[in-house]
Amino acid sequence: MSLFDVKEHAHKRLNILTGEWVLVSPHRTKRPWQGKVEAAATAQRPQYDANCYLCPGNKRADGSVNPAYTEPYAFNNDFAALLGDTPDGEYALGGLLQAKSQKGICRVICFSPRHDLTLPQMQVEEIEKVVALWQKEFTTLAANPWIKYIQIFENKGDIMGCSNPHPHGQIWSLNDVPAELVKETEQQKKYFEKFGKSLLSDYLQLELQQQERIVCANEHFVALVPFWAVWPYETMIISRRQVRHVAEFTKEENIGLAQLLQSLTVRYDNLFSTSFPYSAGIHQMPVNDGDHPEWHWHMHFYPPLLRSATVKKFMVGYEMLASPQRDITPEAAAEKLKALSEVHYTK
Ligand code: H2U
Ligand code: ZN
Repeated sequence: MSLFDVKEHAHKRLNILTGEWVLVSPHRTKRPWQGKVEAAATAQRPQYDANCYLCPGNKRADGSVNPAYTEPYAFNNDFAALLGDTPDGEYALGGLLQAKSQKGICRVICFSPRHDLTLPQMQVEEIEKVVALWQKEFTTLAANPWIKYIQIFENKGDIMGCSNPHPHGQIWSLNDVPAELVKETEQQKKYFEKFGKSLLSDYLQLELQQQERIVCANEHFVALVPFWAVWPYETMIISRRQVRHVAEFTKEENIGLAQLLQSLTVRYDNLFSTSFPYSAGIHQMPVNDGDHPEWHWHMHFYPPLLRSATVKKFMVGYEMLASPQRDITPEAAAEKLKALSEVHYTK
């Protein structure tokens, strides 16, 4: 029997943000694949599409009309999953059937007036305006004392359930703290109470020392494949400074975040020469709920692609029923992403 080696032998890794584990099977990467291969969509989109609900000046599905916006633009989601006038209340039966009313405000954010662009194809100055709009939206939503959490996210690509190729994201804010954030708050709080420092400051320091999972970095932010990544090319952006929410960033940090968002998403597109699909979002402190000195802002990218523009990872079988699992190691994924060009493949 040889000595245990995380590069070779099956093992589980701890996600320090959630307290959950992921199974890693590095020896399995040579497994043959005879599953579904889809055709990659490569069609070039026009700068303006008269049929797009999100283009400037167009009519939306509910009949309202978008202004002729020239910068990132936000509006109330016409088909919001959470509504502001839902009555407060709870339902409980025998302690076994439990329900709690959820009310909220949902926003849609058009990243650009240009129908044909995506974040990796936008200029840093344009992405910076998206960051500034996230800040403005966060502050406005947090001014409602009943809002407890503000989830900023983007679904990119139709295989991620994105309904429209026009570059856009969403914000769902509500009177409750959702499950992922309850776990992350709990884990960060435990660490902060024990060590008086943020969990992610110490984690980031360790990653910068090791240099095994860093993808790209600048003065203010680092993008890395987390040690516990589940998706093949999952990454996280972590702020070097411990900031609790997006509105706490300085102007320089906004520029840094815009730069890093660009270099990370360009690498993603270059990986399989395709507009790389993902679900990405910001994790930050709950609002109207005390100081949360433990919270450290970060952003998760969960992309489904595994080995080409069309072959994706499926979270099925053992993963649905027992535990998430991955084959290629986070270190191998980081090495690949790190080696890619920062110039978009279409240029
Ligand atoms: P997704 O592509 O991630 O689904 O985001 C698009 C959102 O835009 C979706 O939540 C909303 C949908 O409800 N939407 C409007 O609010 N108005 C429209 O006219 C079309 C889509
Ligand atoms: Zn459009």
